[in-house]
Amino acid sequence: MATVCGDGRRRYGSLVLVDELRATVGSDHVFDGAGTSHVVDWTGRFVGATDLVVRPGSLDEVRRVLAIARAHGRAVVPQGGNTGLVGGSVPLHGEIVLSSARLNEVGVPDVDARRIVVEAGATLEAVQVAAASVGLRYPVDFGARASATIGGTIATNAGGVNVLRYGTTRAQVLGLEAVLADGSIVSTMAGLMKDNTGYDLRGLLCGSEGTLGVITRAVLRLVPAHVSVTTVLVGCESVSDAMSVVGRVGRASDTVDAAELMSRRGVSLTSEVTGVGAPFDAAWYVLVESSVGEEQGDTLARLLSGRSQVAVAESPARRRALWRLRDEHTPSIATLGTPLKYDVTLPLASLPRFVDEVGEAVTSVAPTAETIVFGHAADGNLHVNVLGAREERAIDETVLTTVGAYRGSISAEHGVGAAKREWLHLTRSAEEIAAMRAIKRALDPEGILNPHVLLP
Ligand code: FAD
Ligand code: 2HG
Ligand code: ZN
Repeated sequence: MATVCGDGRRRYGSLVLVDELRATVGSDHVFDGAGTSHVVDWTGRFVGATDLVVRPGSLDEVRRVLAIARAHGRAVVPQGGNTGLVGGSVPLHGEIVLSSARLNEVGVPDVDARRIVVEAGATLEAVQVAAASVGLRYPVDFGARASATIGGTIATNAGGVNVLRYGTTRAQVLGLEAVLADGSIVSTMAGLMKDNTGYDLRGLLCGSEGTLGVITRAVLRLVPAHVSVTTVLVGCESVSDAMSVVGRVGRASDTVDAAELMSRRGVSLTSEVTGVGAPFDAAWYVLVESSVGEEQGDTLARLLSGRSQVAVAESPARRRALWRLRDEHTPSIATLGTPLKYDVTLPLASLPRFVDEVGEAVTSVAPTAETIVFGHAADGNLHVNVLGAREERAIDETVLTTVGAYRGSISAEHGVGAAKREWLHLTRSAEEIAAMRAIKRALDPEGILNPHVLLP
């Protein structure tokens, strides 16, 4: 089910273009994308082609690469870890890939100010490790942490499992530096906590999916490391029951980091693929984690007492095992084939009804398809994965219009990319799309930055 779009592969640049790029970043860092991982997305669903992958090593090199691309009329796709799930990071129309792989410096955390300066190509995990080394924590976290980059997480405003307590990536970015299409630099690297001097360019670049600027550095907020963590897996008879667990712990405690929903099918598949046993069988599961800065006992266990299926992780190893059952849903599903992925938000109260309806809606247009639903329950964010279906467009339409009917969002955290841009109108009004287009035109009038994503 590979989607191969666009002009396909060009001849290996024009010689002048290649020479200019090589003179700018060094010969080793300009190469043909054919046969490399730079042209295929993580799922294998989006397969592009390019004659040019370029790896600049500094802010100035990023500026010069963009100037050269512009002069030659070539569009550019910024690429970080290429773990994006909406086809936004690969050259589907023969664009030059600008990889952040060499911009991967991680600064020394500032313990008193609780922040860290990092380059865009540093991985999420590298930042987490740096923060942990000084007793702090970078609260954005999800399964692709070892490859996803800070630039990519900012460009997609990534969510993950701790949004409930700490917010999305946008809430962690105190400052950033980016190169706009015309080579000008936008920088809020002073990282001021308060700064009301006009439009929030930092906020605008978060979630801009490589369409407004190439992010080169950021100042990230760090939070205290959790000293005492309680991780509990709860068995539930229905999505409604699961949401009552989520509501209960959320109402009673402001120390809940995560509340993740999984189905019997998702857990049994992940268990089979990873070899991690589930403590019990249930129709639905909620994985809840709460943490405090100092020893504070078993608030969660107390809140959940009276339920018949509750497994409290008694050791760090058991905690890691429970999290593998959640984190490894995506790779486990990938063992069954290339799924259609929908990453949607619903009003919390509609979640149970939506789960029933979406399964039925998919079956009505693709009777043999299998639908696996999981996600960040407390955020109302469900990941609907549809396997074994050929009716791609009909499924897109039925799933996304169902989301639209609930006034939900067709993209909760992965972005719009190439996969969802045609459906943007289900969540955004015509006036809003026009305003976004006006911003894109103003900042990138020639349309050289990731021109085939986000806007329909
Ligand atoms: P890429 O995939 O390389 O790029 C993504 C987008 O950002 C593209 O549009 C690209 O052009 C743009 N971009 C990348 N770098 C830059 C830059 N320096 N400047 C400007 N634009 C740039 N996402 C979540 O939100 N929550 C999750 O829980 C989650 N879990 C995942 C689990 C797995 C197993 C996988 C494979 C993916 C998951 N994702 C999740 C999706 C993905 O990891 C995120 O979207 C991540 O933020 C992408 O980072 P990246 O560096 O791989 O970016
Ligand atoms: C997650 O929450 C990711 O694990 C990936 O956002 C979701 O694979 C998916 O659909
Ligand atoms: Zn997710």
